[in-house]
Amino acid sequence: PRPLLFISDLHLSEAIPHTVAAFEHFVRVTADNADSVFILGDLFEYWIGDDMLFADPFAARMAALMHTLSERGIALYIMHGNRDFLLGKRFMKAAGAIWLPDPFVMTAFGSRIVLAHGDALCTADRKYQTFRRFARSRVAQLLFLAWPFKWRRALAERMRSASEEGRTRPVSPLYDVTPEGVETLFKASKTSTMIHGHTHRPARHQESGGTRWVLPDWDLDHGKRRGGYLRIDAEGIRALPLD
Ligand code: OKV
Ligand code: MN
Repeated sequence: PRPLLFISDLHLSEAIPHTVAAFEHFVRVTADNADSVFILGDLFEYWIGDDMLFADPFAARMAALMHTLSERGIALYIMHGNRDFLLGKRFMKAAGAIWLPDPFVMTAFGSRIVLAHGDALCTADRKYQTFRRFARSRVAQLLFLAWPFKWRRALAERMRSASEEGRTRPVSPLYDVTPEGVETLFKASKTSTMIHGHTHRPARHQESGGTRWVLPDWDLDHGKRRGGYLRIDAEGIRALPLD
């Protein structure tokens, strides 16, 4: 049986060509013998509506690249992240993808596994959780999507430069998952294996509720070589580096 592959937090944009090239290699080569590919959020650095497919040739190119997976009989599942939660039906169709709710419980090789992006588990960051609830509400999304494309892009640019300033600070525990968040999800999902991304702290944790795998973020630009994926086959779960 063919393996399942899991990635997240690529934060793709035209500004990081080496990371984009690594994703192209992953789709064309690494995933070629896979049963399915799961993207657990933050595939894109930002997403301000599916009209990006018409306004932004880079977005259209990435959707077309991902569509080659389903054409080769490889299923593609995409979950929203904290940046690309406006990825909608038109994008999923263009990418040949199936949208997954967050959290999502799946069965792989006989075991139940809960998948999440991970931002909802960072329950200590009250300010972010408040923004998250607001921005994901139906009214906020309808209002935002009704704005002209130029206004939406201007707001996205401002929010990104504001969050980039925050990134130079030392990594605070405020931006990690909490034991309460993790325990609550293990209990609610009745699983003892969890896979998530978001925190950029790739690891395998043995928690009281079960095993928690954290996906790596990708960055092959800025002089870095970060990235990798999880692979599930009949032998179990393994963390692998990029080829
Ligand atoms: C997403 C984050 C930029 C973090 C805004 C309603 C509101 C949607 C939105 C605007 C921003 C997504 C959609 C983006 C997340 C950033 C910078 C940091 C930490 C509204 C609905 F508020 F106007 F009503 N947004 N974009 N960040 O540029 O992709 O999560 S985004
Ligand atoms: Mn994230």
